[in-house]
Amino acid sequence: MNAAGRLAAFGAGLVMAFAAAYGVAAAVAPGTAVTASQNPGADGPGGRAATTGQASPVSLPSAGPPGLSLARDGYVLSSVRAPIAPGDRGTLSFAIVDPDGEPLLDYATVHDKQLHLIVVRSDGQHFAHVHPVLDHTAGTWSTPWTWKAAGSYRVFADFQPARADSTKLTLTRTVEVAGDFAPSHPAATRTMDEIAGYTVELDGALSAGVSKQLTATVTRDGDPVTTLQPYLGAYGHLVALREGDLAYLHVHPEGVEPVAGRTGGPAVSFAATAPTAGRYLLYLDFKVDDIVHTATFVVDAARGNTDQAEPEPSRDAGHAGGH
Ligand SMILES: [Cu+2]
Repeated sequence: MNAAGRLAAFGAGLVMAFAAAYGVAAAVAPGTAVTASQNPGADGPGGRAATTGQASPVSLPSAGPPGLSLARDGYVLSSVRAPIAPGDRGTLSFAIVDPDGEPLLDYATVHDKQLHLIVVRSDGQHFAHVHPVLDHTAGTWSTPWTWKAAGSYRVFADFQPARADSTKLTLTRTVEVAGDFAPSHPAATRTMDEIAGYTVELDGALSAGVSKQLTATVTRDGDPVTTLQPYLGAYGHLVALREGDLAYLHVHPEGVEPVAGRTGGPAVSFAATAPTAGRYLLYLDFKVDDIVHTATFVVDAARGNTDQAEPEPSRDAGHAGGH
């Protein structure tokens, strides 16, 4: 396949991968920025690809993975109001501004909610996933808020306008929180986490441009936990962010949507497609006894689009006592 064909094929793969959030923009401008940065010379002769790479890498603001811009498809995430310093109790609020410049008031319900708000510090720490309330008069979303630590945070608003031609959008802003900032060390891969007495183990892999299944298994004192409660239309909710720029992956739960009141577990599966090779920060929310816990993982995505080999699962998470 020649370089142009390969680019087109890769673009098509991305459209598949990001159909929900990326479909319309990619169909209009097939993968402009992503294909340029995604086609390093190692992939083959680089004549046309190199020319593409010299062009302005981002010709449209709507190109690229979700979660990297405060605007897309004409929708804008307004500035975010929040407490200034850690420990200050207050409110976090913002608006989604529609293409006409008015606050967006009509949303589709996705994963049980009209808007999902993800907040995480730039080093991947202090993840929060909350559901603000929309004030239909003021047009603002708000939620009670207290920062736990200083630093530079990314706020992601994940929503879908109710208009029939709209797709899912993930808009993002940076919010600085005053005070001494002690960044964590760069994340090392890990596929096991312990939270509130629960052990959560992640199996599976991530691969660039290829949908992969990830399965989280929850145990307590070595026993499988089968009392997971439905949370956001599944027995768990997974957010994945690319280390380095915190690009946002839409991860879809697999399996039948749980019936309210029924419990599940110990395994919860998801299908995820990484936009590129590299390291990803994963946050799994699961609910037991009416409390939502968050397990965190760090996974490296392989170059799946050119190399179909299955990546080795990470081994440095200390599985000495594994099953
Ligand atoms: Cu949510």
